[in-house]
Amino acid sequence: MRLEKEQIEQHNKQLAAKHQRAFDYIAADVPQVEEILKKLQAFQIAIPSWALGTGGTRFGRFSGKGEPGNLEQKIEDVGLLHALNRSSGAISLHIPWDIPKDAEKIKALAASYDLQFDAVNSNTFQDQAEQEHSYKFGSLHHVDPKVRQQAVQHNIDVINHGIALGSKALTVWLADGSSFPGQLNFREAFQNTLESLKEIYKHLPEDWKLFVEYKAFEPFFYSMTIGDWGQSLLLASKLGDKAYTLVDLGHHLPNANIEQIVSLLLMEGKLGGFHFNDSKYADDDLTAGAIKPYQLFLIFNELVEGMDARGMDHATGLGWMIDASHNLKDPLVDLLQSVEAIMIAYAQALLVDRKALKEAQSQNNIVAAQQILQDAFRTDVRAIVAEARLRDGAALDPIALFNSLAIREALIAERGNNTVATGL
Ligand SMILES: [Mn+2]
Repeated sequence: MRLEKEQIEQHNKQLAAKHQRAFDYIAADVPQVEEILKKLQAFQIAIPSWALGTGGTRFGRFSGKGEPGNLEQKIEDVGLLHALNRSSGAISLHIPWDIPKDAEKIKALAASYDLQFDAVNSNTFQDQAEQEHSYKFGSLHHVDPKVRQQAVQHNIDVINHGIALGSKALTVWLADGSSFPGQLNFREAFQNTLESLKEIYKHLPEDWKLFVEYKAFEPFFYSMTIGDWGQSLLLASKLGDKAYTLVDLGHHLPNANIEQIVSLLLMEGKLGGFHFNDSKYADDDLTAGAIKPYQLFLIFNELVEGMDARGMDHATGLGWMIDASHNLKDPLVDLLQSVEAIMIAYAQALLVDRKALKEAQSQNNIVAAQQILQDAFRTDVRAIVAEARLRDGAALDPIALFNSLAIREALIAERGNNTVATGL
């Protein structure tokens, strides 16, 4: 299904007076509000194809209804999100779950929803039916060169799918690691991973980026071969200028200072992409900003400061993506909530008085420094974010419109109760 312009306009008309009051109230205190609005309007957060269905936990999966059963329907879902908020203008595909049969057709379909193709993601963490060698003991780090070669070739195939669709980046996340002490020689595992990534890197087009994602832990693991930002940065640095570290918020040990990691990676010109989600204990894949909104703000504070220091365009300088899984909520509603939380944190970071903060830091005025950050964080910027949507022709209240148009019910009527998104 597609949303009609009139449906959004009618919804906005009903909320116009209330919104205008809220916007005027906050805008009166924010002299740079027009500049902030332009930045918010330009900012797009890619939606991963695997977040459109129910992910489940490792204990079970409780199917949602009306899930997208093929790539065309996944694009349709992201098209709906983008129509509702005009901030989700890209989709990130997972190969082999989303192999396009006809790339030109898929490209045209995405373009009809004003969507682009974000980073393509390879998958060497599970075996596919037709594959010769197993990834049971890893892929790019494997002790057997034949397994490594197969995994390298898969990544090259993924790049080729991405080229056909107009993607500009490959994200590599590995479930390579060990479950017991002694199982692996750490140095050899790292060297094998590096050599494999070098082979993949050779096939990267000139204008592409390679994102090396790290993760500290998995259940049942003793070590992860790319376990932290240091190991990812080491690989990215050895690979070359087109290789970058990708930070996924859920992939750290508890209490890691992610904002500091972000700051230093930006300083080194090696932060490439970002995966948003939230967590209480581990890689919980919860809605962005659901548990630790202040941390999300502090991360954005470093992102804005670090990108400005390097003269980077906020919207295009890094790859922005949600990486989450949905077990209880409607995936589309959850994604709308995540995008809203990300836009709020970004808007708050744009409010920070950088000059005053610098001054406070130079005088060791900790009280003032804390206050400057918390003033921004405690400002209710929801009307600014809504105004950015309004100016782009999106809905003032995307979730309210999703509900009042009974979008999920329409999708169930179209797709049925029992569809399962490919890959899930
Ligand atoms: Mn991720």
